[in-house]
Amino acid sequence: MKLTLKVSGKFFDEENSENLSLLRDVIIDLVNNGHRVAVVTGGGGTARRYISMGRKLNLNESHLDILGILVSRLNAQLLLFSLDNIAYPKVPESIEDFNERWASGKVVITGGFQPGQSTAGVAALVSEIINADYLVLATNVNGVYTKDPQKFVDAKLLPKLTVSELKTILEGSQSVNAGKYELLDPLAIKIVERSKIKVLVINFKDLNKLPNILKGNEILGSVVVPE
Ligand code: U5P
Repeated sequence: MKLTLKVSGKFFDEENSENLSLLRDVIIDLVNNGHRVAVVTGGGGTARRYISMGRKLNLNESHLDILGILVSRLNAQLLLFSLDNIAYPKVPESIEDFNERWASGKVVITGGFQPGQSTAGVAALVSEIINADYLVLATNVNGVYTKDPQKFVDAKLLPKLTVSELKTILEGSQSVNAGKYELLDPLAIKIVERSKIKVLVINFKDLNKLPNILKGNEILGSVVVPE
């Protein structure tokens, strides 16, 4: 299978960074199982810290986004170094760059591309260009809930939902300001819709179960299906 693995930047924050060896092992495991893998890393707390410092200096949204992009690329670089020659040795800076590097047959690890979107947008663009079987969003919750599980105790996990259902859930919480994009930003939703990309949302802690989930041996997280 062809997979895009979008890893929340939170896992590059110091308090979570022990998870990075799990991420490296999962990528190696997926490659050994014959899958082709593209990885997109978010900016996490470090990106938000820089964006917040920039805001205090009255930088515009574009400049703030560029700060976020640079941090997401730094995270990509860290993961890339940990994968030795399994990964293409340079982080792409655009979808064209990505496409060229994908042709090498290696795992390609990327951060952000351009202002106005989040790395979820990048992950959707990458999934579209490689004709991914799945876009896997590894995050800090167990899947898509009816409402924010960190704020509401009665939030329910949805094992399967459509893109329109996801849109309804995300409505109202969508922001297009630097550092504040939600699970999928508006660009990501548009791309997922137009190319009917299947999205799997799982907890980062369950990433080691991904090979089993893909084989259909285990059901975890939420699958967002095209309509
Ligand atoms: N960002 C962009 N364009 C991209 C990727 C990321 O502008 O292609 C910026 C956004 O400000 C985003 C931040 O909030 O970098 C960190 O990425 P993320 O962790 O929110 O995905």
